[in-house]
Amino acid sequence: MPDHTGTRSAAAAGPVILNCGGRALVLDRPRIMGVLNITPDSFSDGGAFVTPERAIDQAREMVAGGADIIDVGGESTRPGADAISPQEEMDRVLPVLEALLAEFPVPVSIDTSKPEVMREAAGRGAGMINDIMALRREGAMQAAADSGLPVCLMHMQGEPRTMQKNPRYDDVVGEVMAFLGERVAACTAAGISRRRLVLDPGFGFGKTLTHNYQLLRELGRFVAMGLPVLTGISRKSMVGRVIDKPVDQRLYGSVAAAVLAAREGARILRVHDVAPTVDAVRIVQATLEPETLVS
Ligand code: YH5
Repeated sequence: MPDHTGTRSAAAAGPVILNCGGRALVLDRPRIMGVLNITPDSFSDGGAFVTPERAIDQAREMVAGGADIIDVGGESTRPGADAISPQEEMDRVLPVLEALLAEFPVPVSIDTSKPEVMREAAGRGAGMINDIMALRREGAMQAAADSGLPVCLMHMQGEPRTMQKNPRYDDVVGEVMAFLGERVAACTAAGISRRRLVLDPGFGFGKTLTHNYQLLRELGRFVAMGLPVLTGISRKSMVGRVIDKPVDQRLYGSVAAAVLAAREGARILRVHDVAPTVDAVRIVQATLEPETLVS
């Protein structure tokens, strides 16, 4: 029954369920998105790509570890990385997408800003569009609308090449919330229903260390916008700089950040280390809703 605000109570309405290309992502508790990068090996000088076989092996480990969704990306967002053509991105990502869908029951999201890749991936069964540009590329809004898929809208100040040069905000939380609110309005105007939308403050994308932790501290304000919130903090500099550790030693810090995000109400946690995060977040869920535990 609608309450005085005109909304249904969460309990009466039941959990948000995203229809990810026919595979359900039930957001009754924090869910784990496993990161699968299909990009050139950063330790090589180009040419050495993650092979589809290696990618599938990594996905198998993530699904066995409890991943609820796999996020496949073919373009590096790191500063200085070369842009690639839509065809090259599709050549990297589509074979892996098809193999994942054939082997695993979980939905597969596609980390892309390119409308061509969105359309092709959606046609082959992808379950979600994860766009760090929040559909601001020419043609992306229409491609996402036509796909019928859920869309993650992420905030970024600037563009990947230069975004970390001098990030500036008067009020980082307010400005990121305002941006996401505008993108939600643009999506609904384009025929993408709110029920398909997920919000992401974009940790590390045009933010200082302080900005990132202000966003994490106040993540509850994004949750209060009424749409599911996704966070991607795993292994990022905001973890490494606090504990002063390189990227291969950021597991415990990343898990701690995932715990805090889940505690604030994030419902999709984008992580590299699935199994440890699954355990940690189960403890958060037990604490948030002790009534749901069986004796
Ligand atoms: C995100 O936050 N991030 S790609 C630098 C690192 C570690 C990891 C070594 N795609 C997000 O994961 N999509 C990426 O330091 C994303 N939210 C969403 N929705 C960057 C990444 C990373 C970067």
